[in-house]
Amino acid sequence: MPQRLSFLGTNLAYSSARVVILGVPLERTTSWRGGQAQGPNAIRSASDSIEFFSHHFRKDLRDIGIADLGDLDPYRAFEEILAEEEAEVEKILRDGKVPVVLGGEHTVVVPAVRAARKFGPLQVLALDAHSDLRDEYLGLKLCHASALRRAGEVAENLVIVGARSFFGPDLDEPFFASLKDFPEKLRPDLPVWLSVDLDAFDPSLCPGVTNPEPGGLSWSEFIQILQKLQGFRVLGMDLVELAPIWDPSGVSAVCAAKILVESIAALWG
Ligand SMILES: [Mn+2]
Repeated sequence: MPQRLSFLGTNLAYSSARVVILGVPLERTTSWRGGQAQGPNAIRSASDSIEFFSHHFRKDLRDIGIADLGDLDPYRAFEEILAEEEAEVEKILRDGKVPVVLGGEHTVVVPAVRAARKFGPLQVLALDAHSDLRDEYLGLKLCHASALRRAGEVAENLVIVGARSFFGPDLDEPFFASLKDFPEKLRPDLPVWLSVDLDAFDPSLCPGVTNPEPGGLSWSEFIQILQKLQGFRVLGMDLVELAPIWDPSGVSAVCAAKILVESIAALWG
């Protein structure tokens, strides 16, 4: 039987999966350099080099059940892509499964959080080098630079870890947390949507992003974040901003695939 590219080579049927991967190769509001549209398939391809087993969380991903739906068609109007993503994420959640959205630019967090909000109040934990809190950027209300502002308007609580690039007034916003205090800033009574912008990590680890920023998270810090998140109910996640064209060694794509493996093992294993 012909095999298409899929995360960890999984060809599990949707009906028997607990975790459902959805690629959204959106690349429309890039302001400096692009390449995120190739992110989802680069992650799938890199996942071939990764084991199913997480030694950090003692889980085998084959026991969890992962289906990969492939990518949404990106050759359509911006709003149409976002609307289809929202409908897909809503369906996955309604079916009692865990949506994992692969970007694409960070804008894809917004339809995902809108979909999740239909099932009740929630909060967003974002890992991001940039605050993404502009109200608009270059005339756009909805873009990569305003993504967390828009997601935060839908959610009851927003917490950002890893931010180290500010445009000024955003520095006084209440959303920023450290590795140490983020669990206290999350509300214990609300489910969490996890949004991982790959640029939250240090560029020495993940250089293949559109806007690299020195001074980022290390791998062990990320594992610590997942350990602390295990005390919360996490509805789903997105992983965004991998730009393979800026990743000549391929290490960023491998890191992205590994982020998914460890997140799935920690949060839904
Ligand atoms: Mn971002």
